[in-house]
Amino acid sequence: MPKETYNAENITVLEGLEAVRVRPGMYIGSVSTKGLNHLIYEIVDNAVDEHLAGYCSEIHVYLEKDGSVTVEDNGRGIPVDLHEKGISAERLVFTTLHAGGKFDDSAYKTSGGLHGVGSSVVNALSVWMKVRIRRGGHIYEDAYERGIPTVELQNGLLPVVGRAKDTGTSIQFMPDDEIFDHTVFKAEEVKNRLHETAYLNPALTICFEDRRGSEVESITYHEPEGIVGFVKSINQKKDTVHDVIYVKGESDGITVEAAFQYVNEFHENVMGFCNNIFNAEGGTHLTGFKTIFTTVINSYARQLNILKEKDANFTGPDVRNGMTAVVSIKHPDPRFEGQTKTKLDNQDAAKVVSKVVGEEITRYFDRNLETLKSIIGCAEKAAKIRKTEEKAKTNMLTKQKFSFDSNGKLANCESRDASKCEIFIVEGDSAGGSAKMARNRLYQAIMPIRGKILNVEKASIDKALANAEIKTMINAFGCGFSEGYGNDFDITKLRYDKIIIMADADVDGAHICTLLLTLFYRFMPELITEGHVYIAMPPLYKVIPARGKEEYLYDDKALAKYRKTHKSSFTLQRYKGLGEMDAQQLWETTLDPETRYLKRVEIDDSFLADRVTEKLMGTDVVPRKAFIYEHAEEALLDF
Ligand code: TTJ
Repeated sequence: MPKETYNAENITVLEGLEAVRVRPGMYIGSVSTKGLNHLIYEIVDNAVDEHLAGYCSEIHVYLEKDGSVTVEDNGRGIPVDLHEKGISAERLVFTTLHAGGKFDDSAYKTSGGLHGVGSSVVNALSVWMKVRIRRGGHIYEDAYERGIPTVELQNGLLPVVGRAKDTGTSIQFMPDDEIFDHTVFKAEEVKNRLHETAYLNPALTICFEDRRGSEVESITYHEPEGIVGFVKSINQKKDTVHDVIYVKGESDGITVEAAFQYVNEFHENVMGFCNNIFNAEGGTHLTGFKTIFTTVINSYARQLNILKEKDANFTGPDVRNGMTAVVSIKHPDPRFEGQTKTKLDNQDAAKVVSKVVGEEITRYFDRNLETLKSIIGCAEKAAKIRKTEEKAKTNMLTKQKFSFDSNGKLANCESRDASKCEIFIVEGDSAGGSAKMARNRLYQAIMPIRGKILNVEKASIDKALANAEIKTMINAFGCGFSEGYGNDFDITKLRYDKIIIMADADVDGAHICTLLLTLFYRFMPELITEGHVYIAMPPLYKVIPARGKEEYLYDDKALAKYRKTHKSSFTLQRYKGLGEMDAQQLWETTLDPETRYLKRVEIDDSFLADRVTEKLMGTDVVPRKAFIYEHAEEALLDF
């Protein structure tokens, strides 16, 4: 280690970076793939800041063959001159937590939520990092290992390694496998995020290159239409009602941009960005946008006598029926709240967005009456369906009182403590019967389903509810359902902490799983996103050795391992299906929280992250690949 890392200044620096390594999640959210990708975004966001300051037009991102990443820009280059503390400014950027502000003369810091935590965090979480700066005719180089500098400064300055005609910064880093679960970057997610960044920065070009495979993949993202292009791309395959409308304005130092377009579909997709960072939980900018939009549309609808005096106003969801919108603001001092710190919290943002958007859309609609009328038409359609559904739901609720379980199949548990209760959805009447006998009736409810349930990929809620089993399930869960607009789903009313699908480990079983997951995902998505849905893993084999203990084996890997470790003879029983097990076996293998294997169902991150092409909300089928099941080996869950 070079000598200068021992002085007092550097000791505090090292302590700071050590804190990052001890609690990486505090700085990058998690050590999963999501956290791993944040490393790239963190570095890229610095280059985007330089673009916003007006000095960088191109950013290159390379996923290198050795697993590292290079991010390169043509900005001014990170300053290398002596800082007041007697070392190169570049050193401070990469070794001091939250450095950047001092050197950062752009008015808009990207520091929001999980982002903008500083390139020093990336440095601390990298096995190695190389910095190459082209500035003032020279090329400077610096390097680090797990945050610790390995290059000796000369009088506090970086060594010059060559001459440069242009300016820019190039950072290469290798994510630390001591920190992250997996260190292989997912190209799809990175590409989605870079594409989105290109839409939000219309003058910027981002070149992506994946050099890892046998064939190099190169893509250039340049979206001169900005958020208008963003909305167009989301709606590209849809039946649009009008051309994309774009408004822009500034007030109190906050810049507001919004683009929106209606499509002939029954859902809304409104996204908020602050300083080019997506706000997953929305926030004040979206509140401002939605409130003013509802007010303006209702006021026009009355002026045009589409809403009569006796009529109630359109609701917010009515007004946004079919709307795709991107609201992007630039705020000099963004604050965030919420579970993942991705909800914009600045009250002035709500005020300014509603002022700018209110003025600008009024100006637009005054001149484009036909567009306005078709947009009001979307709200009318929504209101009509809402009223019909409200009626249907009251009918259903009154009926429900008398027939909680209309076909008498649900064997409910006795406890009402939802945090302890589980419901098993069991394929087949015979397995259902065994499960009812085997269960712990205090906490475990059993709901047998016959063969294939209705495929709800395309069915409306009315059709789905006509299916007795679906109705029983929704009633049993207790939290209602949501469809399209107007959300009557309330996860807090969920009666079971775990909803466990129990199906045979064969093709039919897999199909039943997919059908059930599709049902949940369409009408009760929070069940999945909040981690309440599980798949039971019945064993494939039972081994009975001549001497010693019987064992259940859950897959072929386990069997191969058993064969290796147990040389003496044993009887092998192969289970073909749940129906073959008696109640005792079913309890031991699949129901007993102490011994069973469960897989939690999750939605693939890249699926959720892709806001550019609309896979998520489309009327298309819910793609199978959207669901991933946690590996069973890692998921001997619970208690
Ligand atoms: C700050 O103000 C003086 C001139 O240089 C400005 C600056 O910091 N520019 C800058 C930083 N350009 N590019 C970066 C940068 C680029 C990458 C790829 C990564 C990081 C951490 C910073």
